[in-house]
Formats: sequence, structure tokens, C-alpha cells
Amino acid sequence: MNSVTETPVAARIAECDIRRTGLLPEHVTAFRRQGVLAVRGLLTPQELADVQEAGRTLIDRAWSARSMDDTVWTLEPDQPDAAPVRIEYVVDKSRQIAMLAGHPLLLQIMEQLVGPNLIPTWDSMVFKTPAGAPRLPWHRDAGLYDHAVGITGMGRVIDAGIYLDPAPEDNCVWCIPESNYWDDERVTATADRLNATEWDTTGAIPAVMQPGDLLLHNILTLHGAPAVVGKQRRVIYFEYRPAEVEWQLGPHTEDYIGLKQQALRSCVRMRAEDPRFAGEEPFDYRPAETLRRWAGRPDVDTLRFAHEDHWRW
Ligand SMILES: O=C(O)CCC(=O)C(=O)O
Repeated sequence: MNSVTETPVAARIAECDIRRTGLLPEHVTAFRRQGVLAVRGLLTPQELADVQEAGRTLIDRAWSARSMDDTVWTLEPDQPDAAPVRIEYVVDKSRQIAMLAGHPLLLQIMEQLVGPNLIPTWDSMVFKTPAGAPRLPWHRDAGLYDHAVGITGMGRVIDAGIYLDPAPEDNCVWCIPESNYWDDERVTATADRLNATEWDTTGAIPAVMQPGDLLLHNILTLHGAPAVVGKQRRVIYFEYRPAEVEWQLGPHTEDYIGLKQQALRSCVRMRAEDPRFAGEEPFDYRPAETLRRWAGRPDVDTLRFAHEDHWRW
């Protein structure tokens, strides 16, 4: 790893101990400024164990299927050295992960940051098995708008990563604070420079995480992760966007909003009906009246709404 030659704008990632303080205005301000926030202790030990089990099952299934259906591999899956590194649409593949998507504290945090019209967009598990995973080069996330900084610089399109395993400095996501406000030219030049060698963290800070923690990042924040072998790290990623932005600008079509609202409401209901969460106050989803696009729609029988079937661009 190269030494840090520029002083990063923040020496360490801003943190929130969610069960002790809730999300305070200073946490929101830190997230808006840095484009990243570590939320400690989102999951109870029991829920963490259940989601870890769900993650294990999905990865085991990927290894036995050796298919590219909703799964990203390091090489063609029939190659002996291939390893799976990402599974898409995990809410549809696991009841436990669907119930996680209905987590009231998670959804309250997202409502505070994204606004009342939040909708879930991407849901994936990104993971490193002991077989190894290549570095994730420095990047902003997908589904960027033209004039992205004007639309989402201050942070209402957010990726929420829920950690199932420890992420120490040599196996964690690194972020460049405040890069969520950079113009395209600076982002491209910086990413190109950092990606020119195997792993360069100049100007970046590590997001060291514990199992059960939540890492929030603005999709515009430049981030990357080093290559790793011999370690396991699994993260469930849920992305959220404001429905009014999706409605006007995409990237998905208008019908997608209602479908994803139905999916969100199903996840909340599934969790509320499960005896493991008895006594928990369910999330109260209250988008603006004009953006309650689920009204009058037939029930959905899937939680998988493929991006390419609802892509506007
Ligand atoms: O969890 C990681 O290693 C990073 C994932 C990531 O940046 C991505 O999938 O875009």
C-alpha cells in the first residue's frame, strides 16, 4: 500500500452509535459533508446470526450452481480458479434478507437521509470468500445522473452496506471524503491515478467495520477495496433513491416506483408477521400522497424486479 502523501480532508470516518444516540443532526451533517458514515451496531446478535446463515446459504448455492444467473464470478464459473463475488436480488432469494430489508431502524435512518419518498433500488450481496477476490477499483456507483453532483452531491442517493463479517483495514472499503462534491473531471483524474497501481489509498480513509454495523455512502463518494485472499467478508448492499427523482429522471421507468414500493411494503409486512420480531414497532412508510404508486395495483408475487426490464435510459 502506498503511503498517504496528501492530507485527507477527514482523518477518520464519522460514526454513529445508533442504539445509544439514534441518528443525530451532527451525524446527518457529517454524512452530507463526507459522503460516508459508519453506523455501529444496527443488528442485534440474533438477527446478525440469522443473516449470516442466509449469506452462507446463498454463497454455498452459488458454489454448487456455478452459474452466472444473478451472480458475478472472478472468472468464467467453469474455470477451476473461479470464485463468486457478488449476488444480485438477494431480497428475493432469502426470506431472512427480505426481513432485513424491512428493518425499522434501518428504514428510519434511510427516511431521514433520503426523504419520505425513499424507494429501494439495488439489493445485492458483495463478498470475498477465502478463495479470493480482486480489488474493486476506485469508482462512483452505477446509475449516475447527468449533472450528478447537482442532483445527489449532498447525499440523497445512498448505498447502505450491512456487514456480516469484520472488515479490518486490509480488507475494507476505503473512501475519499467529500469526493461526493467533485466534478467529473476531478473524479476521473483521481480514479485513473489511483487505479494505475494495484492499490493506492492516497487521500482516502478506511471504513473499518464490525459484523452488524452499517456503512452508508453517497453513491458519488469515490471508493474502492483491495484484493484479498484467505479471508471472508460479506456485505448486504441496499441502495435507496428518492421516488420524486426517480420519477422525473430515472434511471428506472415510472412503473418501477410502484413495484419497488410494493416490495418494500412486503418486506415490512413479512418482518411484522414473524414471531422473531414480535414487539418491534414496524416501519411506517409514508411517502407523499402523490407518490404512493402502489395503490390499486395487484399484489406482487416476486421481490425481483430486474433493472433491465424497467430501465429508462
Ligand atoms: O464491499 C466492497 O468491497 C465494495 C463494494 C462496492 O464498492 C461496489 O460493489 O460498488
